Amino acid sequence: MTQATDYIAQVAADLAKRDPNQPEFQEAVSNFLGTITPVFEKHPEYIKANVLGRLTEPERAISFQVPWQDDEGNLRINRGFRVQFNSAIGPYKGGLRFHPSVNLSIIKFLGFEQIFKNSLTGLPIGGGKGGSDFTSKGKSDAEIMRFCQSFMIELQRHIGLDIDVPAGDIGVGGREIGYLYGMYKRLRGAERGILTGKGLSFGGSLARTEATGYGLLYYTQAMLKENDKDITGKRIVISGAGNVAIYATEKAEQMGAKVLTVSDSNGYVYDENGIDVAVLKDVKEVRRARLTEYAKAVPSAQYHEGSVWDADLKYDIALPCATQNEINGDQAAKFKAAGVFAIAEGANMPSNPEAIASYKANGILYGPAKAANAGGVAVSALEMGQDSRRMADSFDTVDGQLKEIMENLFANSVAAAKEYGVAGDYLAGSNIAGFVKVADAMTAQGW
Ligand code: NDP
Ligand code: 2IT
Repeated sequence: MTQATDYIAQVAADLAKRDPNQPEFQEAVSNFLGTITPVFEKHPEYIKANVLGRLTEPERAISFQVPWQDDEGNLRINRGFRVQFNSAIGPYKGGLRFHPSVNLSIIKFLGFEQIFKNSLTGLPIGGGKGGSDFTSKGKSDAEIMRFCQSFMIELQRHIGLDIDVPAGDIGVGGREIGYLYGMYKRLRGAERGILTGKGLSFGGSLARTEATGYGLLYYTQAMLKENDKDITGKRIVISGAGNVAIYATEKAEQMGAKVLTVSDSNGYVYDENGIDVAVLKDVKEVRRARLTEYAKAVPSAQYHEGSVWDADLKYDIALPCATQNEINGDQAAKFKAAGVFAIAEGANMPSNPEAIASYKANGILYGPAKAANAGGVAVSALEMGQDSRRMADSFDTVDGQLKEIMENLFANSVAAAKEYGVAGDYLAGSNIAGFVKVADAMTAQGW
């Protein structure tokens, strides 16, 4: 045992004791700690500064009541969160998730991941996350607006242009951001840069809607290229049918690949001809309908209940774009036989620890979430820049910057893995590259 391994084991033990009832947070930290020893062997000064102790406790975690009135006049109560995790390299930045499963553990895992993801983008943004156990599903627009207004009445006390800048995540898209921004403006004025993912007519950036999905494909293509492969002609399985999945599908098809599936929490559609992204957008973005409607609209598509990761398909690349822990060890163990040689994560922490171990054991190229899905937050930071310049960049300018950011962050992860003796391990490389910048900023600023 070295001083570094002792220290990391102690941090893990402390956390297990402190937050025993936060499984998703424990999982995210454990995935991270499992790769970070080489950095502490090289930089014992980080031990003295207890960088990991500071990084595993949010700088601030806010929990609040969100009262709102439904269309029948009943007063409903939801729980709201904003976790401001680390501000060493810039204002807290990260999405808001509205989903019934949201709790402090989930928001903390997302906020923890966001620290290193944001660092990897090369842009000056710290890590945070928030949300609520509210869902827009089945609610009227008026109910969603009243909920968002009430959420912002509290949230506005905690955010600011140089303090904390939220955006969307699961269940929070352009509609919710519009209502949130409208309330912020009434309370505090038209500070456009206070939220990202805004509508194009009030400070939003072109290509932000596409950014996470497109970025995932730019990352995947860079990972394939590094291994003398190419995406053209490949068969891809995508999970999810939301913002990330839709634009991952669009970019994969533009790159000449065939996307066989998209999914939601009930089931998946499979189309041997490739998913028709125009129909998908109409069903999900315009009609806000379920995927069963996609299957009705496209004769060659079949709808199946259950997880797409249990489907018996032959394909090359897996792009999970739905939610955390959607792929377990048993499902991952079938990848090799299915022909899968690469996986890149559009969702946050979609692979459980057994699945990650299985990719490694089977030599499957693995692009971890905090690198592969960093395109969304990267373009959010570009949106903040456009808002402060009071200018709007063209789609091609933003898309070009996004591509460059994704290629650079992949190259930096490769270089970090090599430098720290774990060449080819993109999970370790991403964790290390993201971490070192934050740790340097923290130690330079004292405590
Ligand atoms: P959306 O709300 O647009 O879509 C979410 C999709 O995932 C829906 O198809 C939804 O199905 C499915 N889904 C959600 N929860 C579950 C669940 N518990 N089980 C099965 N399926 C589920 O969200 P996004 O596309 O924005 O987000 C998807 C993932 O990408 C998340 O992990 C998010 O954190 C991550 N991400 C998002 C970014 C962004 O910019 N939006 C940036 C980086 C990462 P259903 O309709 O049935 O609920
Ligand atoms: O997980 C993520 O990176 C996001 N949901 C995007 C955050 C952002 O601030 O754009």
